[in-house]
Amino acid sequence: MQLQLEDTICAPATATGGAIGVVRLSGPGCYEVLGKVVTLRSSRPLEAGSVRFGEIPGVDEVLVSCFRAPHSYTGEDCVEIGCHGSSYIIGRIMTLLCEAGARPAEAGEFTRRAFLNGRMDLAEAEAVADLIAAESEYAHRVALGQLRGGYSAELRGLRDRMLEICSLLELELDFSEEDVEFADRSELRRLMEEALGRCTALADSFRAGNAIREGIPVVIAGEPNSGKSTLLNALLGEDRAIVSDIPGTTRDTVEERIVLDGLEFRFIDTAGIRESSDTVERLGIGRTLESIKKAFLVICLEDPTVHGYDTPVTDAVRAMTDPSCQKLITVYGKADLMSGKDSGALSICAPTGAGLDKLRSAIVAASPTASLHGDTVLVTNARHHAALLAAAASLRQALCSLDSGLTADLLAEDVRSAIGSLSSITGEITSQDILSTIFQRFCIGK
Ligand SMILES: Nc1nc2c(ncn2[C@@H]2O[C@H](COP(=O)(O)OP(=O)(O)OP(=O)(O)O)[C@@H](O)[C@H]2O)c(=O)[nH]1
Ligand SMILES: [Mg+2]
Repeated sequence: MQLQLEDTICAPATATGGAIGVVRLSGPGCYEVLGKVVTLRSSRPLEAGSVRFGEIPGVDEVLVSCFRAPHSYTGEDCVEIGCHGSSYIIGRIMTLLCEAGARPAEAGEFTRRAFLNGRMDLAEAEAVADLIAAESEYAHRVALGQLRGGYSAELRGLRDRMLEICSLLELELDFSEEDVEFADRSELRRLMEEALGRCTALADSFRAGNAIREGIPVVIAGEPNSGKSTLLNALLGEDRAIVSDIPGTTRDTVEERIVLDGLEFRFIDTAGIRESSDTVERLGIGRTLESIKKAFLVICLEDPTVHGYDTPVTDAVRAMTDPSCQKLITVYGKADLMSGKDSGALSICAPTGAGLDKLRSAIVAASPTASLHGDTVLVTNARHHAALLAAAASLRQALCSLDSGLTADLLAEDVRSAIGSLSSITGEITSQDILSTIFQRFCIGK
């Protein structure tokens, strides 16, 4: 879809149900459209930054905030009409604006215009969607970091240096008859290794970044009847999962979100792991194993009333996971039935809440942010992750070409392809299709 920048677009910018609503208007015809719809109280000119009272006859009294190109969110002339928040009023204002020459905006069109008008790069524009969707303090902090430039500046720096390499290599091609090397090969290697290191480190941060954005997956695993569902309910503070003393009660995974210490976790209660001849139960156990493999953290709930202080669940989970991907926390349940004995480890009694604070602290301490410093950059976007992996692959290829003494033209090709991948993140090189996919994720009015 090719969007027309000469159109003037409008959309409600606030959700329905609030006392106040805001309708946004942007584009070259913005003030002409406004003049046809709103009668202002004073006739002073609408300068940038001015806020005016006005009336839309028969509809509402409004407050108009004025922005002038290029100093607005979209980089165009822009107006925000503050009105009363009824969906009827907002609907009427939309109709009047469209009758006066504006058209309803597509999802994300305001931000898309901001990108097209150079107000922000693509990574920053995507951060706007993340900021709106952020459900926890940490997800918000990561999105805000990206919105403020995040790693865009660093990527641009890397890209500019690679462009330099490329131009030196291309110069060699022009003088190919004379067998000269403008690009110092050892300096080239150093630069490419540095760029590769940074791309790989950024790509590696995606697992943590994505977990923070989507909610950190924590699986509660254990044998049937060990108290997994009871634990989920206790952490949630509500009767979400069915609890019974019949082993094999939970069949399907049950997932709920909980925010702890500013971080959003997805707690996943699972079917108890055991040998079973019941087809449905076996399917459920299959799902348990799948979710363990996707988890960031696995709470291995041991039942000391059956196995004492042995750790059969932890041992089994450890055998099927990768320590660099999943962290395990061993927890002994049913502490009330083990009076007098102390394992010295994390013991809980979910029905009374005993030990749960310690468990919560252990979960937060094992989360991906625990080892991060305040200024650590995290990649949270799958598109950026894929582009960074592609850039790293091209750089590895370029280093191989360098090792095997390949000619400047082949070397330049690999470097160019790495540049292309990095440029796609910030949007220097991006197809219309990619832009449409990105901005469709936005809400209308943003
Ligand atoms: N005494 C005591 N009983 C508990 C505790 N936690 C759970 N139970 C009981 O243990 C039984 C099984 O609890 P569930 O939470 O359903 O166990 P589960 O691990 O989800 O079991 P499955 O879904 O079958 O895998 C229920 O009767 C619970 O009331 C505890 O800390 N102390
Ligand atoms: Mg259960």
